[in-house]
Amino acid sequence: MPSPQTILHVDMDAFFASVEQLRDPALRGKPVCVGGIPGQDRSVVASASYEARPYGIHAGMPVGQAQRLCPHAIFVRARGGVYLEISKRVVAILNDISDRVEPSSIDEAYVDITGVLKYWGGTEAIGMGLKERVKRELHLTCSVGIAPTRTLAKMGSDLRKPDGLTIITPDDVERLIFPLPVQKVPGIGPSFQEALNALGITTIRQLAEADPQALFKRFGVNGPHLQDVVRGKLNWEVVPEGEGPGEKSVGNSRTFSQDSDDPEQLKIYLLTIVQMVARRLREADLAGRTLTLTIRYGDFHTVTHRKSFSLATNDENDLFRVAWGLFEENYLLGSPVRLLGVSVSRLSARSARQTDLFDKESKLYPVLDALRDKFGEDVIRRSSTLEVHFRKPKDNIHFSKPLTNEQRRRHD
Ligand code: DCP
Ligand code: CA
Repeated sequence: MPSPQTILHVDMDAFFASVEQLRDPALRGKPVCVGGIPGQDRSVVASASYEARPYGIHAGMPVGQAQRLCPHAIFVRARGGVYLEISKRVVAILNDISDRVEPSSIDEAYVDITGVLKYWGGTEAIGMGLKERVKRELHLTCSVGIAPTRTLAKMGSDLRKPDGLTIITPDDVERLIFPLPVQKVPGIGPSFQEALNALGITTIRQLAEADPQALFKRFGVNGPHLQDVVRGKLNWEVVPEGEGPGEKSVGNSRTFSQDSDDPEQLKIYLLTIVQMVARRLREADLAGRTLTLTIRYGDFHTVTHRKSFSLATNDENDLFRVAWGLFEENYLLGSPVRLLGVSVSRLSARSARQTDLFDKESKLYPVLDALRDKFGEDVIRRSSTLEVHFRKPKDNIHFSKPLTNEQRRRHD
């Protein structure tokens, strides 16, 4: 039984819109949409002020629709550099509270406060203290959730937005979390929700109390796994960015020539990126314990998600399983993706998966590396990987760098 943890999740309220209202008093108290300039390149709203929300406007909505819903809304251009600076200041405040801080997007972060609870006088003091500092120093509000797991903390921060603080103890889970609809669980997107609804599961209580066998039958291990998540029985580590000074990581990313919202195609992209990273790890004789996935959407909204391995690995199947798992949990279905990136950190000198005579996979890698050298990363893929990971392999793979004729010929 792992020892109990206390995780804090912080999410800035209407982040870009609040920053703009702060900078320009004329915008205060008004419906403001950031990022979507009508008639300009960005076609969706990145952030809507709370005054715009009663009209039904929200982040990700096409600008035209937002204009129709609220004709007097004010549209302002996004200023990424300004938000990034403020984001760094929020992270600096969090680092004062605990050294276990993991930013997960420009305006969200997880903080493991297990070890500093006593020092700061408990959950409420930490939550209130954080909100006060953000208000005093940055003149912005945020919403905070504190709970035994990351998922519950994130759900907590969403419960009383804006300017909320929600503390969820194990005893509160049934009262606060169970009545919510399943789509409130981070990672349950529209298609997963639909599949759960088809089984008659619409609330988190129904999910938590469903027959694990039935869930297993429909979703494999992810079914019972999800039950543990919503019950607060399953957590994963908060992984601080960089894990201390001087940390190195090995990573790769790809910007696609055309944004894609096709999960099967994105899967192929992701596999190729993982293969490149695994290969670089092998070449440097390194293995890593943490994988970070970056998803940049077509509107430049960028999120990162991390997961740790119990043992360091450079095995591309291990890495891909985790990378794809993170993608599936977090991808906003239907949103065009512009870039995918994978990096592996907390590096050590050798793989924990020892190479031995019986490990035929590890013997295969040098062979594959040589083939990829010759024919390019995009074309060589083990058939076993394809069988395992792709039900319908696509044969039209496009990257920003076009395939050479030689590659195309071999690919056909
Ligand atoms: N963002 C973006 N494009 C999107 C969604 C978000 O550029 N499609 C940016 C702008 C947001 C910031 O990321 O301000 C944070 O996203 P949130 O979903 O947390 O939205 P807000 O902070 O604006 O609102 P909330 O108060 O609901 O958290
Ligand atoms: Ca936010």
